[in-house]
Amino acid sequence: WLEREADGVFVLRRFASARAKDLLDSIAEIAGQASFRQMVTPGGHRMSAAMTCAGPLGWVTDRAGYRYQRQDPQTGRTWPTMPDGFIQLAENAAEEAGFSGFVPDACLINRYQPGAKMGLHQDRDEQDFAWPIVSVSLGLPIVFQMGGRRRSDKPRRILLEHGDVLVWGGPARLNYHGVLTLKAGDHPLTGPYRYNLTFRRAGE
Ligand code: MD3
Ligand code: FE
Repeated sequence: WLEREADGVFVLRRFASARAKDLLDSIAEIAGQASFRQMVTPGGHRMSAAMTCAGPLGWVTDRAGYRYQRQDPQTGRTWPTMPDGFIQLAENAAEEAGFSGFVPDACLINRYQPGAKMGLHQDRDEQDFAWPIVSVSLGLPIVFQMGGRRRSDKPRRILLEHGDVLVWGGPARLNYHGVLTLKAGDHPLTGPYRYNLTFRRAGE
């Protein structure tokens, strides 16, 4: 299932399929402790995807900026524990793509409803860009945009489906990327939603 899309970019199609139900049960449990919310960007725009986090560090945005922090700003409590199954999946996928020893300390969970999208951006809030990022798609399909090092590089489109896993590292780690608008649908396991789990090593 390993396909090399570009330097440092790997797609593991359906790699997470067999574990999807467990992953979705874990997402529901996490959301019970730290609910999905649409955060505000520093520019004052509400993001269209709803998010929550698990693990020691969580990614947040508000008028003050983008950052990782140990507390959920909505409750003041630490984020829910990252389930063992999440850590194992991320580690296994990274290993398949040639990045051994990847232990995530942050899992951002994005939930897209019809109409939600994520514009082209770079992930650069982490301390050490030597670690890869592992992303897992669940539920409805979406068109992913894989750009280059500069915002002006024309992105390639890749359809991401239920169970697909992407691993980004090395020369691709700071590449621009995003997803197009989610189209309405009804998935047997997630109904109207697409979930994306993004595993990162964000701290030291
Ligand atoms: C390429 N999420 O949370 S996942 C994000 O589908 C994010 O929810 C999208 O971009 C989503 O930041 C895309 C694939 C992905 C994740 C991280 C990357 C691609 C990446 C980091 C660097 C380059
Ligand atoms: Fe991103």
